[in-house]
Amino acid sequence: MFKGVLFDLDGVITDTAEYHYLAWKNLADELGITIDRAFNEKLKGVSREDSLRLILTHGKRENDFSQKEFDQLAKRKNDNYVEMIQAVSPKDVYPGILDLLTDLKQAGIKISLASASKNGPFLLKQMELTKYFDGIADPATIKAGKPAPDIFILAAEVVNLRPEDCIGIEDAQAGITAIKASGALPIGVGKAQQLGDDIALVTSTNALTIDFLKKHWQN
Ligand code: B16
Ligand code: MG
Repeated sequence: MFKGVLFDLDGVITDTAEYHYLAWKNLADELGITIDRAFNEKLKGVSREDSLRLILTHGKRENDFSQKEFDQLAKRKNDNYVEMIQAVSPKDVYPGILDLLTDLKQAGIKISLASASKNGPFLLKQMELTKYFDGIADPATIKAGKPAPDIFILAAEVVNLRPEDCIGIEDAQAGITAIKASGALPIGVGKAQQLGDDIALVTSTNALTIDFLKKHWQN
């Protein structure tokens, strides 16, 4: 049996992708760069700094800013985003997630957060989910973000497990690649077009039951 589940946050536990998109769009507009929802797909699971780099490159403005200015732009986006997520509450937890967390806890399976977001702990608090988590991997301490495996390896480590004994749940392509590279078993929330047809997929978090996880582990 698996001993731990490593959860991505945005897109798995709740939908903050729209807020990220709106905050990036506000910043991009100010810089005269056009981004749309299709472009935003590329930013899912990608760190704040890497997202800004992708946006600047997309607008051919990657050489226009000093490091200090770059940091200020990233901060401006985050301040705007943090303002938006003050409204996040337990109502925003995706369907089935609370039941899954409850069942995992009862079964003695460790629960760990593997989110690229530095706002992860705040979001868990807003959704009243902090008490379910045995560990949180701090994205500020890792060398490379998703698709590198670091955050999933750390998420297993903080609950004293090897990734090989864990299931990782992700909604982003970069995240699935990261889970595979870490040695954990991936489950994707989304479609094969984005996440590939070689892993277990659910189209709704409602399907993420402990029985589904067990069945998938046995296969
Ligand atoms: P922050 P996840 C990721 O969260 C988001 O999907 C991505 O859009 C965001 O840029 C990244 O966190 C960093 O977030 O700016 O709050 O530190 O999907 O890995 O839970
Ligand atoms: Mg995600």
